[in-house]
Amino acid sequence: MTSRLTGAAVIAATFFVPLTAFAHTGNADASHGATVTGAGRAGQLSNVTRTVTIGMADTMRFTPGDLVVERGQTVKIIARNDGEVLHEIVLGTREEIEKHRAAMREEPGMAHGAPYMAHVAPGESQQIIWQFDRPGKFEFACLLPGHYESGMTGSLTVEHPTT
Ligand SMILES: [Cu+2]
Repeated sequence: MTSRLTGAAVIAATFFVPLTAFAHTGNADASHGATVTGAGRAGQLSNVTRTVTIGMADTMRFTPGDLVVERGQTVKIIARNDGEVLHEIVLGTREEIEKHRAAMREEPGMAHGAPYMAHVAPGESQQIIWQFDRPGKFEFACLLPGHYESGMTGSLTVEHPTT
């Protein structure tokens, strides 16, 4: 199976199963709409001190593939889809990413309105405004079926401020 075919299947699943999102009442739901996660919290536009653009490609790679930020920093992440299939970006701890991945497998059409994630159509950009309020190693990932498995993941390091 080529990645392109996988992408087409993903688009079909996403566009033709949207009603299931409204019937989504599992445990995963509580964390799914959260504005606070293990990787920080939803940020305010007025607090943004840094803007980073992350490209998303059909080669199943993010560019850059790693991001280092300072603790306390509010970052505007512009996720730009340079490909021809849908991609998403989800921020979280390793464990949160795994959980989300399992949920996506069960329900590819699940809602994606939480502030730590964005679905990005081909040729478009979406932004995430996030405050990294705890140090550690986190991830960003595209959890559309087959994408993460093909390497569509990046590392996110939150460091203590150097000053
Ligand atoms: Cu993707």
